[in-house]
Amino acid sequence: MSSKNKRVLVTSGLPYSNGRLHVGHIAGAYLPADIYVRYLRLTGREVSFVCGSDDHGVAIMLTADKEGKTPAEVAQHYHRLQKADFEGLGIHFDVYGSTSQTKFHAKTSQNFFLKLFEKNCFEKKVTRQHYDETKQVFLPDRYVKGTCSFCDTPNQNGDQCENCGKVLDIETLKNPISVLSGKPASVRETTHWFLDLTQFQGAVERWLEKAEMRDTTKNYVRSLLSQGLVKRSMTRDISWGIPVPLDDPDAKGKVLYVWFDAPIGYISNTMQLCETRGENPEQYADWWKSPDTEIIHFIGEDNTIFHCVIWIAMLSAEGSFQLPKAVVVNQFLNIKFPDKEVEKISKSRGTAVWIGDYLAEGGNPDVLRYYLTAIAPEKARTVYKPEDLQLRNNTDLANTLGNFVNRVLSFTLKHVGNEVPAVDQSKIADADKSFVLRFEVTQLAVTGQISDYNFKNALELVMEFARECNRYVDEKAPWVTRKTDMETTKVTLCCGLNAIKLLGTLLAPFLPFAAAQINKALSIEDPKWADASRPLDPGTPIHSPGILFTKVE
Ligand code: B3M
Ligand code: ZN
Repeated sequence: MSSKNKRVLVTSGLPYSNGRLHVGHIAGAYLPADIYVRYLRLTGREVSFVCGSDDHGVAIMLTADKEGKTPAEVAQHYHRLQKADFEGLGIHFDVYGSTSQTKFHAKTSQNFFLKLFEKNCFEKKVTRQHYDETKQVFLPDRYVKGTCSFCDTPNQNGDQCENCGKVLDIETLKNPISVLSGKPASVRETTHWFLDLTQFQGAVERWLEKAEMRDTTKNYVRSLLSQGLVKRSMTRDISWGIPVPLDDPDAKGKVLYVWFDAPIGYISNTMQLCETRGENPEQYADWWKSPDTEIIHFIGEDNTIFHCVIWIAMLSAEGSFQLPKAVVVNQFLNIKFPDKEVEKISKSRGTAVWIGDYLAEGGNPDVLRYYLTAIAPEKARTVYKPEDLQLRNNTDLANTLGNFVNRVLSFTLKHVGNEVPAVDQSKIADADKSFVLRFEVTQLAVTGQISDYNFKNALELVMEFARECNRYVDEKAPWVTRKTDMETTKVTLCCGLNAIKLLGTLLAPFLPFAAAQINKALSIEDPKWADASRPLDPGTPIHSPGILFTKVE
């Protein structure tokens, strides 16, 4: 089957269900995936868009401690809030599962673990682990903070340095402090099951050469691989998680490492999706094991090693799944408030813009989607500036896009009627011809950028076209010609309406709400990417689109 006809399984990284979503989350793994899915569907591809909450791990336990709830309560609470935030922004998953609530998840993860166990991929080892003497518990990675011994950045989590991206462990984290008690952590022995990643170095390398991803990502993964893979523990000494499914006294009270079960959540959520569709859950295999399907993961930069190394090793070890065709990684989004420095988005420091707040204050979801795509951190970290959002709304969306759509439609409705007019071919001038020639050129360029996961460039091309549209109408001045030459005026308006049609389709992945208003105004019920540049039929009913974007002063 040619790549163009394959079905596509798109996933977005499963957010930890221990807090609300902010603009950084959305710009990272969710909005780009939603844009891509919407685009694929416009081209007629069959797609499943899978996501859900990542409920296990220490982050949820820490929040539970803080909020005086159980981890399950925390997970359920934030799962609901996050789901609502996604919906409010028009980020529409086909399934939004949960690693603690989706009924297929625990079994699927345990079976996966057992399969690797049976294939001798694990090594059972006594290890040294951080321990909190006051609280009498082993401290998993995220319960310890210390200084990265590679770059000397203080206050790093026990598993990975946020500054240099290197993997940290008990040997490479200096001056460890327990997050629970704030006291220095001690070290004790405990038994764990280690996945021997060295066995899969070759498989990961071969996958990496074929996989689609941004250059920055590929280079980063290559550098990780060149350091040589190691053995990593896939079990933990904590109380919240999926029990290690082994009949071994040493496994008692232990759970699977969150980064072992989380990506398996993509699979168990697909089972849930199949069931919701009225199919047999086992049909998940059509998406995961069939060569007629492509798998594409969208993630944030801090998840790269887990998706591009450990997950690939896990899948290769298991043996029956397809490896992903692409992993699309966005960098972090920083933030800059007026009169302040550029900062990291942080809940504890209060430097975040929350989706829930934005929507509750009546923020237009398309405006945020627009701005986050215009500043998408695709190749490097970028900066969110609240006043920029407003500026972009006023200039790009209200003045350029909204204004063009509105003036052409209102003018036509007022002076020509409520249908696309037929035109007198002899009245088509060079200016009209060269304007119309831009349609397919623009669409082709936009298609190319989206196919390469360059959503920011794609959107910029559409906006450049919208600016051309305004220039065209200004030049042809239908408000002048209408007094003397109605036939020329109709040509202008007709070209304008066709341009609106093109905009309505090209913008549908990016601004689904505004695009729906535009398409409705042109009586287009089911826009198709392939038809975007095709002219509207004369006689097609047209309506006022209403206000697309309001200027904010
Ligand atoms: N929950 C990490 C994160 O939110 C993690 C992603 C899991 S994807 C399988 O950064
Ligand atoms: Zn470091």
